[in-house]
Amino acid sequence: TALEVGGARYLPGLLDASAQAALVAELQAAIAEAPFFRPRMPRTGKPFSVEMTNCGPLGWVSDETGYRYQPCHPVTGRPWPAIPAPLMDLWKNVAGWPAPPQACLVNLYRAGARMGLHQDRDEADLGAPVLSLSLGDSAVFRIGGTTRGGPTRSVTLASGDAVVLEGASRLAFHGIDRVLAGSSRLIPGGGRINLTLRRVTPSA
Ligand code: MD3
Ligand code: FE
Repeated sequence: TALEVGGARYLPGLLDASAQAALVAELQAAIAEAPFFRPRMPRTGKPFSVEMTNCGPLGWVSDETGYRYQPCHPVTGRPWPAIPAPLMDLWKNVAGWPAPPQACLVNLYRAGARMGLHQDRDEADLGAPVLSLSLGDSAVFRIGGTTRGGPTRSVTLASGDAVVLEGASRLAFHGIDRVLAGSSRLIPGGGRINLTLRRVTPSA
């Protein structure tokens, strides 16, 4: 069943347990090539509590100089690994967008990590949807409207759940309030991984 969350399309249980395990195995190979790094806030350099890496032609990074997409890992200097095939299939089947994803941001939430309310607007193509997939520990996701300070709704994102952010929800404020540590044993070492598949540049 698809539910509406702040105008976003919420698809609980999109991936079953075996599809989740197969995806984690593919991700481990990608992470071996492109290790998690800890982004820092523009200007202040304050480290994020979330660790990140990327797959695909472009990857999102953040440091003292700002947020941006770039073709190579900020620490190793190597190109990002390819987006795993099951994720390309998922985009084809649920995103409803003619062009393939260019970036897969991989967010790792170990104990205590969170993500404050923000908008995603570093992509030149804001008309394309973002597809989010959650793996591992459940998390309390918060989503509001397109102005800061408005009403918000919370929904628990569990392992295998997907959310499609399209239309007005594409510019909604959103964040992760907390992760329910120990609610899943999927991720080696524990925690939660969120994958977001994105278009970055306009396709036409
Ligand atoms: C709403 N990730 O990577 S996923 C992010 O769980 C991000 O790691 C969170 O916010 C996470 O930017 C939330 C759900 C999500 C992802 C992208 C969105 C919601 C969104 C883009 C626009 C609006
Ligand atoms: Fe976001």
